[in-house]
Amino acid sequence: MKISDRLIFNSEVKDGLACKRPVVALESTIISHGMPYPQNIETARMLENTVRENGGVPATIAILDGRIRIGITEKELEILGTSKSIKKASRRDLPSIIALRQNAATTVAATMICANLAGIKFFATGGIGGVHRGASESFDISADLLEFTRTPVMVVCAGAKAILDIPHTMEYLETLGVPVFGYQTDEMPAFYYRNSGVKVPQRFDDPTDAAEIFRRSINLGYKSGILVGNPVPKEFEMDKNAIESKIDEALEDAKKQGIQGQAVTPYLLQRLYEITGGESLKTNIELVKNNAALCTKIAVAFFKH
Ligand code: PSU
Ligand code: MN
Repeated sequence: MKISDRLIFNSEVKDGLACKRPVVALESTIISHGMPYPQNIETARMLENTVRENGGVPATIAILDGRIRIGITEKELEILGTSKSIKKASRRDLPSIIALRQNAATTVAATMICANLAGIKFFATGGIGGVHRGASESFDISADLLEFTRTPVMVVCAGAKAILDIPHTMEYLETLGVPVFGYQTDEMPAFYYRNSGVKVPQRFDDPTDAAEIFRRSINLGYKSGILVGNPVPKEFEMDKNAIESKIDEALEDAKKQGIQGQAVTPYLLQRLYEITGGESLKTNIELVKNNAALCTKIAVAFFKH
């Protein structure tokens, strides 16, 4: 059986792709592992509307019963947001989840793979995975980074999550040859706040420029993805020093609890939510929304050409 036989499109995405409309992929790990219920489901719905309001077609991607869903129904969203048995699927996990007919949310890496299989070129998320702090000991580097060398999808994020080691994440992306851009900024954004202090190699100020950059990358025969860093809007930015001390606290807790592997990111996000009294979640929701809007504007410009 061909992998494309395992893709199930909802009608909105099917029509969108057939009419060459700007389809924007959205990931599902932030629904199942990144945010608490019911805000996770509300955010997923809100993101789809943000894409529509900006002239795009939203395609939330997940795997249910071993089938890759490109665009999910209300009922499927409810399952993703409430079930405790949803796996977190990255590149290595896709074959077994499909073969064993399991349910899984897709990470940035897996969402890129599924979007590309479906013919979708644009994808908005919150923060990509990256090099974890203390990676020289733990070797914890997200498979998201390597995926950019293999899969030609443009990903709009608010930076690597602030819980990561941003300078080393940027170094690693440079080694991999991944094009990284700042949108209206010269610095890689730091997820909860706007400036990480680490320069991006290039910036663009207009979504049409990003569309043109992607077109050129495709023309060069590159099979690689492109990463766009879009800072959280000023009014929702968290105070750098305040959040950094809370991140340290969450990291300490993770260490004490012996959290490892795939569980690290969800644990830290949940712990920060608790320590900040919900403030980190508010910022998280606003920055993903901001990314969905920018990503759709770029996709619209790409398809206008
Ligand atoms: N950013 C968030 N919440 C998340 C994630 C990122 O604000 O839940 C998820 C994304 O799906 C990302 C994944 O791809 O965490 C990275 O996990 P890991 O570090 O285990 O590769
Ligand atoms: Mn990891």
